[in-house]
Amino acid sequence: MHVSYIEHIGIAVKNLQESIKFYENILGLKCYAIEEVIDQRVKTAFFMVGTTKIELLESTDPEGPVGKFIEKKGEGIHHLAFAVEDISHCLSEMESKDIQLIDKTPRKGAEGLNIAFLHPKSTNGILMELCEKKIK
Ligand code: CMX
Repeated sequence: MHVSYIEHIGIAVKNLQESIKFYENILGLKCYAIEEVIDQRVKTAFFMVGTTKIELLESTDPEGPVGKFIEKKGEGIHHLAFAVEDISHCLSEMESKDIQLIDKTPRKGAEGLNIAFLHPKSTNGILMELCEKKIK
């Protein structure tokens, strides 16, 4: 298992357009993509900060993962995503070490990446995501 770098930090927000203003007008970052991920029931906005991205997440359904998170905890850091080269290999290694997987097999996430989530109960209370990125 080898983590290459922090791919992104996911931040749950109530209103994507309002939150984008802070990142653009105050922090001086540029929103380079807005994308709806239908099966995750979120609308996302991406900013590049060095090699790491910030992903703002607005829920499109109060019963979706981000909708429930905001209802329970309010806005804030929702997940941490690590870049890995071979996600299937990482998932089988983790499963063999009794890490609780939300996704036993990778699925498509934002930006068309293969992703999988690890349950916060197995990761010191932080929802973690693996994103498959081939290092050139
Ligand atoms: N970070 C840390 N803990 C979290 C959490 C998060 N983001 N979301 C939920 N939890 C905790 C809850 O606080 C709760 O803890 P307690 O039992 O101590 O109260 C526990 O996990 C169960 O939470 P829940 O509200 O009952 O919610 P669910 O079990 O229905 O779902 C989770 C929790 C993490 C399994 C679900 O949100 C999930 O499958 N997430 C992965 C997918 C996802 O988050 N998609 C959105 C982002 C998509 C994208 O980036 O494109």
